[in-house]
Amino acid sequence: MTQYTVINPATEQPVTAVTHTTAEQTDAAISAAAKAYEHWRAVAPGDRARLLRRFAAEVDAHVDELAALETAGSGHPVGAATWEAGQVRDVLMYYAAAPERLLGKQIPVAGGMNVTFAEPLGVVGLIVPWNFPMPILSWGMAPALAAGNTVVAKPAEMTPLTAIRIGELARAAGLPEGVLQILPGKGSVVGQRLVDHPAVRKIVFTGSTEVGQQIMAGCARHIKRVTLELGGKSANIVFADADIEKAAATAPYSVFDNAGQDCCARSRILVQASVLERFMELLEPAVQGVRVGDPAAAGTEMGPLISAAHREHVAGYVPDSAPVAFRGSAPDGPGFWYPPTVLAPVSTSDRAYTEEIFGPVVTVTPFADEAEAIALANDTPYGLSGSIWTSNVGRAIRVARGVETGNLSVNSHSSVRYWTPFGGFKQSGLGRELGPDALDSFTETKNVFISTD
Ligand code: TAP
Repeated sequence: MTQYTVINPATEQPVTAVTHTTAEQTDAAISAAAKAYEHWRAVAPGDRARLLRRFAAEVDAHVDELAALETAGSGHPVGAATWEAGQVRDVLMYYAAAPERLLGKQIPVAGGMNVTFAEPLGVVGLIVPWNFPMPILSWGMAPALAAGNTVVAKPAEMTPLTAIRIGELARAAGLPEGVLQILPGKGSVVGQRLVDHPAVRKIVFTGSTEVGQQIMAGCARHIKRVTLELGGKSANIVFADADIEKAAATAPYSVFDNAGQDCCARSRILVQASVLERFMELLEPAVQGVRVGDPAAAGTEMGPLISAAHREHVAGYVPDSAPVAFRGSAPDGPGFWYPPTVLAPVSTSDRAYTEEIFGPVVTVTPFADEAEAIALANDTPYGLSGSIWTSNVGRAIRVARGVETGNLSVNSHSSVRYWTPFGGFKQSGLGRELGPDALDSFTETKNVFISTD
C-alpha cells in the first residue's frame, strides 16, 4: 500500500499521510457506486433534495474546519479557504433545488403523445486538480448527485484532505453508502481506472489541457460522456477610456489570487498604449501592496505555491534575462514562496506570454486600438476567462463578443458565479459546469411514445 505525505506548502512540514487507493480498490468502489445507483436514482425527488440540504448544512457546520485543513494542506489563505468551503455549501444548496425540478416535456403527436424523461447516467467519475480542491469537487459532485447519479471522485494526489473530509460529511448527513466516494490516489492509477472502467458513464475532468487530451481519448473508447475544464491564458484588456485607477488596483487580484494557480488568471494584461505609462505607475504600488505571507494569518491575500517542483516550474518563466518591471514581496525561509512578478515589455513570442504559467507572473503588453486588443486576446490556443475595462458600453459588448473565451467580466475582475454557466472555448475545455443547465450534462433525455389508439 502506498502512502502519500501531504506537505504544508507554507512551512514544508508534513501535515498527515494518506493511503493511496489501488486500481483494485478503485474497481471495487466503482462496483459499489453502480450498486448504490440502483437505490439512489429511485429515492423520491423531495427526499434526495432533503439529503442534499442536510449535506450542505453539515458542510456549513464545518466551514472553519475545512478552511483550516485547506490552509494546512494546500497553502490557501484562510480567508480564501473559508470562502471556498462556503462555496461547497452554496453549490450543494443550489442544486438541492434540482431533483424536484427535473422536468420532461409532453409532445402531442399523431395517434398519441411523446413524453420525455431526464434520466441519470449512472456512475460519474470526477477528477479534480490541486489548485481549488473544494470548489471544483462541488461543481461536479452537487449536480451529478442531484440528478440521481452516484459519484466516485479522485482529488489531486497533493491535496486530498478536504475532499476526504467532505466525503465523511456526506455520510454524516445521511447520504447512503456508495453514493459519494472519495478515492485519494494517483491520476495514473485511480483517474485512469475511472476513465477506462465501462461502468463509469461520465467523466468530469478539471486539469491541464495535456492530460485532458488523454482523458478525452480514453473516454472515446467507451463513447463516455466527458466534461473538460482545462488551462487558460486569459487577457485583462484595459482601454484608455476606462477607470484606470480601478483597473490597476484590481489587476493584481485577477492574476495573483491563489498565487496565480488559477485557471481564470488574467495573466496577460493588455493596455491601450496611450495610458500604458499611467497604468504602470498605478500597478506598481498595487502589486507591492498584495499581502503575501502566512496563509493561516487573517488578512493574508497570497500564500505560497503548492510545491517546490511547481515553484521551479514557475521560476523557469523568469530567467535572469527576463524583463522584470517590478515585483511584490514574499517571505524568506521555509515555504514554496514566489513573489508577485510583473514582466514588461515582453515579446509576444516569449514563453511567459504564450504559455500558462500557473503562478504569480503577469505580462503587460500595449495595444493600439480595439481591433488589435481583440486580436492579441485571441492569439492563444486557450479561451477560458478575461476582463474588459472601458467606459464605453458599446465597446464592452463588441469586445466581449469578439474575444473567444467562455467567461468575461466588464469593469470587474471577478470570475465564477455558481449560478451562471462556466467553461472554456478552444483548448480550455468542453462543455459547461454550473448554472441552471448543468443538470443537462448529468442526464440523458429519454423519449417515450404513448399510443392513444
Ligand atoms: P493535471 O496534472 O492535469 O491533473 C489534474 C487531475 O488529473 C489530478 O487529479 C491528476 O492526478 C489527474 N490525472 C493526472 N494524470 C491522469 C491520467 N492519466 N488519467 C486520469 N487522471 C489523471 O492538472 P493540475 O496540474 O492538477 O492542475 C492544473 C491545471 O488545471 C492547469 O492547467 C489549470 O488551468 C487547470 N485548471 C482548470 C480549471 C478550469 S475550471 N478550467 C480549474 C482549475 C485548474 P494527480 O493528482 O495524481 O496528479
